[in-house]
Amino acid sequence: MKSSSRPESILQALQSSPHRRFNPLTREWVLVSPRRTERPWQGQTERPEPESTQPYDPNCYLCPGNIRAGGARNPSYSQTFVFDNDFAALQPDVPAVQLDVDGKGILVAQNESGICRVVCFSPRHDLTLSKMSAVEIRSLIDVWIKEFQSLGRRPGVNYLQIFENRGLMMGCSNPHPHGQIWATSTIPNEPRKEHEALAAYQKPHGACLLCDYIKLEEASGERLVCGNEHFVAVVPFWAVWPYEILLLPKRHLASMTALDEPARSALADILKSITSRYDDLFQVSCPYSMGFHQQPTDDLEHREWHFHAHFFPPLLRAATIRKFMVGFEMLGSPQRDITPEYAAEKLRQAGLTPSE
Ligand code: H2U
Ligand code: ZN
Repeated sequence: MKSSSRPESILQALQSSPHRRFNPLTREWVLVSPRRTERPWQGQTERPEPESTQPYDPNCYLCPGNIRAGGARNPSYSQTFVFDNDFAALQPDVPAVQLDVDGKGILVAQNESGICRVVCFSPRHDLTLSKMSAVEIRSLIDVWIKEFQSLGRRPGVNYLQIFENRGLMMGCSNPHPHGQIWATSTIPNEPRKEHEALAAYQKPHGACLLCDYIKLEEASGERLVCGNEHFVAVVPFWAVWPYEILLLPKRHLASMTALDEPARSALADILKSITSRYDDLFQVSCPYSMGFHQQPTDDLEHREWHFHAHFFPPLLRAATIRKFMVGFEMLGSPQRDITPEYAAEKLRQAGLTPSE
């Protein structure tokens, strides 16, 4: 890439040439192979998922008034409903264990305690975040904040992961709109990498990595998907999944709890905009995993933290062709087939015909 040293022309040259990009949040690299989608595809195609059209399903364990798989009955809730996961992956009280066989750091284990909650976004079985109104999403945000505060205050809870798995392709067990919260005593791998990277950037630069990143994205505009006064959504420069989105508050805030009223409503608007764009782009209720990365809840001050959300949809070419993270991705580095700039352009266009 010696043609010119201007970033714009280097990036232009990269649009047609294999290259790797650095993710400063995880400090890992991703291989970008533009135009690889032009290869013929004779592999697996996915069956389009049937959409839920009934507002109430008598067989759904998350609908109001129904009995869950664990035997408890849901109340006749009318907005959101949160309960302790009946099949929780974590338990609050587990015996303390520290294992390190012969002190070699090879066979190492320790106890992990925690709490798992399920959040029903709406009583309506047939809705998704994209189909819920911004007002309904706003009440969900208030619930997420309440849960973050109350679980985060519990002794031994040092990190909270709020997430949603949407669609069969992502292993979601039920189309009823819902997400999960896992509270853990340690910081899981992905936020831990970010935590360390944010702290490592702040020291020498005296600034926040993500605040600086937002400035670069706003100046270039190439990877912007949508935004409002309080939030910006981009296909990050280092995106791994084809249509991955990083959603960032424009102000330096460590968690959702720091959002004021207008910013909470702005978050609802942009969540609706992002999920509507996905549905519009693929012309189905788009599968994805999404979640918020926020400051640890360990009672320490976390000036380095800039909270954000990641959206990872698995789709590549169409609703029926997914990106497989196998082979080189498992054994080498993650690899993507379209450039983030191309994906952002598609997602911007998808917004021109928002699905309601
Ligand atoms: P997923 O669709 O993302 O798997 O989330 C559903 C969660 O709901 C899952 O973790 C829990 C499962 O354990 N669940 C209950 O707690 N009670 C039930 O009756 C069924 C499912
Ligand atoms: Zn339901």
